[in-house]
Amino acid sequence: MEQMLALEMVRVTEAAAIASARFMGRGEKDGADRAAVEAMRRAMDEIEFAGRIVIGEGERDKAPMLYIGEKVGRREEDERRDAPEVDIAVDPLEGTNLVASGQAGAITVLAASEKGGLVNAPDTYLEKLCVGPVVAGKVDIRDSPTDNLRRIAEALGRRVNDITVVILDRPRHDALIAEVREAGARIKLISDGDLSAAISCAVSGTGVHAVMGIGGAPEGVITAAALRCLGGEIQARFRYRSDEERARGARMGHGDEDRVYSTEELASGENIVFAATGVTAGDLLQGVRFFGGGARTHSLTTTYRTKQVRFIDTVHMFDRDSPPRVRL
Ligand code: VTB
Repeated sequence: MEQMLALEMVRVTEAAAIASARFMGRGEKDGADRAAVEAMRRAMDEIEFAGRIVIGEGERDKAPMLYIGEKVGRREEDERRDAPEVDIAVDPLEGTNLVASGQAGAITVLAASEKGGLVNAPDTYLEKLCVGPVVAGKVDIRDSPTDNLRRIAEALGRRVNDITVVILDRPRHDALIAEVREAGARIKLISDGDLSAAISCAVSGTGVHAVMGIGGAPEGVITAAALRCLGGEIQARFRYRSDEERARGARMGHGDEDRVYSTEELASGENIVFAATGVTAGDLLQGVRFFGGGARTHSLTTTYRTKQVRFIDTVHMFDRDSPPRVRL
């Protein structure tokens, strides 16, 4: 089931990537996002499964599509066939600003699991520490960044100044950035996109060894799904900016800001499927390339149970009457 779903899910992230990549550099972040959402919704409805959005564009009254609780998939047929229920977490376009300004690192992302396998997270902040498989189990978010950097370096058989940490470029990270600099590690400050950076930690050759700092909680759950499949690790703590957020988090069972969530707690499913497609070129994935009559996309898909990671390079032909020449 997961293997089939993994390939179907790539078609969903590919469709969203092609649709949103048309918006590259146009300065319309909402348009880019809407294009990704609509393409994702359409592509999911072509798949025979009974999906339910658990992490999406927001609450029903705030998002016209891919809102939390929305059903996706070809349901009528599914009901007849008794198809398994699948929980879906989407980030239709991670890096709307990146696409709007034509910068690197935007991706379309989707994670799926059997019912209940992905934590319901409020749309608040999460403090994250993400590392790849070699370092998994050797860090602790409760310890200082300096200590963790030392352990990351040791696990990778390097010196701290050979480690690159990705941090979102935000004033809230001033102290973190200062400490990482003091410890001697290299930093890649990003304007957006800590999910893509976290996946990169688990893929050797991307030049990214850790992600530290505070970003979106829903994206943190999707990060956990990806890292669970790839053997990496995320440790996380909810971070609330107001009593309203804290109350909302508490209602979902996340009232304790000291609690450290593990990868397995955020994404506990046994049948996790993850897929991502590059929109603009980045460390992990190439962006969408358009040419006369078609486009080429670059994706990653992985499943927890089958222990497979596929990089998929797809040529999409838009018109069968005048198809592009497929190039190696
Ligand atoms: C964004 C985005 C990240 O967190 O920064 C967001 O770029 C929250 O941070 O990829 P701000 O409110 O400071 O923008 C992410 O969405 C994901 O964690």
